[in-house]
Formats: sequence, structure tokens, C-alpha cells
Amino acid sequence: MTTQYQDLVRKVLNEGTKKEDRTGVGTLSLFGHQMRFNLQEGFPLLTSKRVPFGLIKSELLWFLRGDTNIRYLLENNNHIWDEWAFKNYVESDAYEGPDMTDFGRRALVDEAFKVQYDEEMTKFQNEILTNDDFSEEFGHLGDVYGKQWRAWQLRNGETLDQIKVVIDQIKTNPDSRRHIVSAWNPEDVPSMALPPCHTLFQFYVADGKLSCQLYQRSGDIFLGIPFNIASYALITHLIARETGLEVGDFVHTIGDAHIYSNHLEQAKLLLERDVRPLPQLVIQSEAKLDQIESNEIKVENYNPHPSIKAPIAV
Ligand code: UFP
Repeated sequence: MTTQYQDLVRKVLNEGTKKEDRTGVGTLSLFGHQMRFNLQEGFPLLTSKRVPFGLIKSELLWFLRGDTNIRYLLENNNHIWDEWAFKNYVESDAYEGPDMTDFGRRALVDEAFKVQYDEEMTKFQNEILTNDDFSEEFGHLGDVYGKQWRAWQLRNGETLDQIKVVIDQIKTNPDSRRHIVSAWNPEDVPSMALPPCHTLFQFYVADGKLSCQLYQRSGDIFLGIPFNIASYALITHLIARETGLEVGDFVHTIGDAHIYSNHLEQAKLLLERDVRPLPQLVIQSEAKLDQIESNEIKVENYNPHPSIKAPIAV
């Protein structure tokens, strides 16, 4: 059973360099790390703490639909992108409620503000879910993963579906060394609130098996990385299913691999726990890749240790 994630946590705790970062929190960090998960051995969902797979799969299905509107996520009870859309709304002329400047930080330190914020956020979510015009205007997040993967803007005005191209190539020219999907669009990066963390991925076919390698430029080891591992393991399964291949390895290459200074105790607690057998992934669907529903994908025999709370750095 794989202990590669634990090994990474231990390595950064022992050898990481103290480094300041954009969020002001501070990290222990190292540059350049690689893990390899053999997907035949089970689905690499962390067992040393519970990881919410439901959020991972609905987010990935959202990307694969080329959808950039949070309505689909809300319909699936997924709130991981809410703040980004909410920010656009409260900064627009249409917003008439109480001042929401710097809402993320203020909601953590000011109880009275938190009540107002929760109220405004709930109203916002309800509008997105029930009001088509409002959702069209304020539900979109712009050029995030779904857009870059499925409708990369070309110079001639048309768009390019990178996922379709890669699937076609895997089927017709499996030995190609060009099975690449890039989310990193240098032209868009300066205007993005959060430039893509999972930057580029490549597929590889050998012995009837499909492998995938991700280059992740920046990885929050405690909160982000367990999500990213599961998400890319899942996309490897989904593309393998679409192309009639078995699954091979998921290779995870990380640039700046860091543990935030307010996650150190949680990381140590995680290392005290034993690693349990991996769950299995089950996909029960007749649908094409971008029509699969979240409830058609399940992990079975997932018996992790309890989740561990840690503050997210924004
Ligand atoms: N982060 C991840 N995985 C993700 C994601 C974000 O680890 O999928 F979207 C973390 C990495 C980093 C922060 O701690 O979010 C992004 O900050 P920056 O853009 O400064 O690297």
C-alpha cells in the first residue's frame, strides 16, 4: 500500500525551507517532488484522513462539461467555488446589500459580520439556483479549467476542445508523445484571481494501459494535494473508460510543494496514523464523458481515519 503522501508530508516537515508566500501565512516548502500511484492497486483516496470524494467528482465532472457556471456545482451541493463568484457579484453595481469588502477575512474574525455574510451568501446561492438571468450574469467564473480544457480561445476566433483532441489521439495514435492538455494560458494569467494550480497534464499509453502525469505548479500539501491526487486519478479512469484502455499509473509532479505554517500540527497528527487499504472506484454509467452524473461514480470500501480541520489560506 502506498505511503507516498505520508513520505511527502514527512519530507517537507523535516527538510522544508521556511518561505513567505502570497497569502502572508508562511510555509515550509520544497521544490520539485514526484509521486507515482499504480491505479491497479486501488483508488488513491487518502486513508489517513477522510477526503470528501463527492466534492472532487462533481468538480471534475463540471470541468469536463466545459461548464464555468457554479450553478451545476450548487445543484450537486458543492460549494468550493462559491466565494469566487460571490466576490464578482458583491463588487458589481447590481449588489445593494451591506458592504462585503474583504469578506473572507472578516467572516473569520467578526461574529456580527459573519451573520450578515452568511445571509448574503445564502441569498446569492438561491438566486443562482433559481433565477436563470441572474445565474447567467453572476454564476460564471470566467476562463477557469472548464473553459481552457474544452474551449481554448484561438487567435482566429474559434475555440479548441483539448479533451476531445486528446481522446481522439489516444484512440488513433496511442504511441504519440503529444497527449497534452494545458490549463495554463499565459495571456489570461495576469487577469485571473487564481491562476491554474494544476497546470498541464499528459497521457501515455503502453501495454493497453493509460497513464497520466500532472504538472502542478503549486501544492498545498495538507488541504489541496489530497484533492488533486484523487481528481487526476479519477480523470485517468474516465479517459481510460472512454478510450477502451485499462488504467496504469498516475504520476504527480509538484513544483512548489508546501505545508502552511498553520497546518503543522495537523500534518504531524496525520503522520501518527496508520495507512489503511485503498478503496475501489466504481463507474456505473452508459453515458459519454461529459454526460456522466455524479451519482454514477462511487468509491467502495473507503474506511478512512476521521477528517482533520485546517484553515484554508486565501
Ligand atoms: N492549491 C492546491 N491545489 C489546488 C488549488 C490550489 O494545492 O487545486 F486550486 C493551493 C496551492 C497554493 C494555493 O497553496 O492554493 C494557490 O496559491 P498560489 O497561486 O499563490 O500558488
